[in-house]
Amino acid sequence: MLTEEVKKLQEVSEQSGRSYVSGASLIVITVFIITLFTGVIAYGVQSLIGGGGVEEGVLVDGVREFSISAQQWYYEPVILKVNPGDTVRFMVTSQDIMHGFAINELGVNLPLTPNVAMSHEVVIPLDLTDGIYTMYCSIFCGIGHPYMKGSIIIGDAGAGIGRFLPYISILVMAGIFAAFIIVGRRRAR
Ligand SMILES: [Cu+2]
Repeated sequence: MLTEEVKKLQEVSEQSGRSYVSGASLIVITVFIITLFTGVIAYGVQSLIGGGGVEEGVLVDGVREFSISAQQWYYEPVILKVNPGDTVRFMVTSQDIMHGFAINELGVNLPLTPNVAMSHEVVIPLDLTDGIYTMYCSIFCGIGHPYMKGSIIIGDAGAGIGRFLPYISILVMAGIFAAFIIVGRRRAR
């Protein structure tokens, strides 16, 4: 019964050009939606790196000061931005239990006693390559400890390939689906 129905449907679709056309337009719509979707995601990722939610600190007597709170299992703010040559002061306070605050490239590793503000000053080396570095918890603090991380953007990290990432990903996705359509059409013949 079922196979007969399928055969009939196949015959109908092979005979009439119309159903093929509607199939193709369905693919075009699908490609459009997926491309849009990918673009939105890529844009979101990019704005996370270069725009929204980035804390640039407060300048106090020429020192760039960051007040950071640490708790299970995140830092707030979680993305900091500094420039090479900046004198930076991290003021980090744990809101719950013992945590750490470490940035390997800057030689920072602070132990955080609950509710005690830890202050630490560091000069961002001029010869440090622009980029995104990781700040992380260096004292075991429970199940979420490996994920207790943040980012410190040094210099102009968004000027590189990151700026073009959304466009590149849209082109790649469009290319892949165009290839699918071409292959699909050849098979249909
Ligand atoms: Cu930890």
